[in-house]
Amino acid sequence: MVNKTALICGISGQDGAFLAQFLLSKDYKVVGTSRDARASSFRNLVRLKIREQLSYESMSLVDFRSVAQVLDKVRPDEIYNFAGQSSLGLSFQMPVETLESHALGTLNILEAIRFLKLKTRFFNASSGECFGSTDLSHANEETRFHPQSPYAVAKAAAFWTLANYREAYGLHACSGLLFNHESHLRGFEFVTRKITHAAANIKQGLQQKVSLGNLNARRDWGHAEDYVRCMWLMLQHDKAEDYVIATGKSHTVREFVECAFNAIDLKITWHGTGVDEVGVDQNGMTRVCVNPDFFRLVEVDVLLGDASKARQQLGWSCKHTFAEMVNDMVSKDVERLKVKS
Ligand code: G4F
Repeated sequence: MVNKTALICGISGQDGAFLAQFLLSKDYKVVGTSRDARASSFRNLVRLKIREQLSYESMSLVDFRSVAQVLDKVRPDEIYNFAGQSSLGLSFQMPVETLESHALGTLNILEAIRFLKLKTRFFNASSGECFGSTDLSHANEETRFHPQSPYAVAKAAAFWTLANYREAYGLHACSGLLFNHESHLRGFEFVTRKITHAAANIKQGLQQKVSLGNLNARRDWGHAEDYVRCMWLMLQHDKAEDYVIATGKSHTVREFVECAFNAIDLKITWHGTGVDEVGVDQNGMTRVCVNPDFFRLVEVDVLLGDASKARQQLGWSCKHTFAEMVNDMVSKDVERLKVKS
């Protein structure tokens, strides 16, 4: 049997790294792209000890020529796209780059597949942010979009472009409406990793407290390893369709903090309200404070997804619980600091 080839656009991030590991375990030949593959350190691939098992191409998704050249050279069976500006907070400061990287980037991949007449199957990482705040009702594939940030607008534009190419040209292309998914490979700019990294630093005596924004924001947090498995299942399904990928359970940032600090044996209690609220440990030390600089211009208060369709049609389910994920992230951050010191 000939091994399949997968092209992962945006290999440097958390999802690219976990998906590469998963596909290697299934004997795929994996090619990863980044804007400048020769200059990239591929730190996450190094952490998973798979860097040498992949090959790499430089590719800029906003440059059609570059996309078409790489697709023509690699001729992949499957493409997974994670590239683009992925911080929601930053998207308010970089709306043009955010829109271009997602909307134009996705369009260029679709156009290149069509132009080169490839039989490639295409997965595009879309976002639960397309729904806007879900107010504790679970969003599914039928829920209307109400994007509330430049990032969400860009993801929604990419979602509809892909749906149009599937309908108009019969491409095997699908979007995963991904709710928040985390791990020890998550970037420090995201709240989960910021908290677990701070907890590890506090345990090692390197930091005293962490400053956060909206403690009441509620997110549906799953483990990235579970989510990349679902992406792969989507492309193995004969009919290309879009799926919500979520756990169906939500937690506040405050609950995430409590769980992470519990993993280093600190019990957090909350005092004060609003910007004066603080989280204090059992020894009376302030470990969490609120900094309005981390508030969003428009906050999505609640994000909660319903992945029934993926469970029923693809046989997918989450293997990691919320508490396991948080504990794992903290313990990996503690280990990392021990190795460094
Ligand atoms: O970790 P976050 O920055 O993730 P966010 O904005 O929910 O976006 C992530 O999930 C989306 C899918 O649902 C993806 F599309 C997107 O690419 C990304 O992966 O923020 C989570 C929540 C927000 O409500 C934010 O206001 O945490 C709140 N928060 C509170 N304090 C903070 C902080 N967020 C960050 N980044 N930093 C803080 O100090």
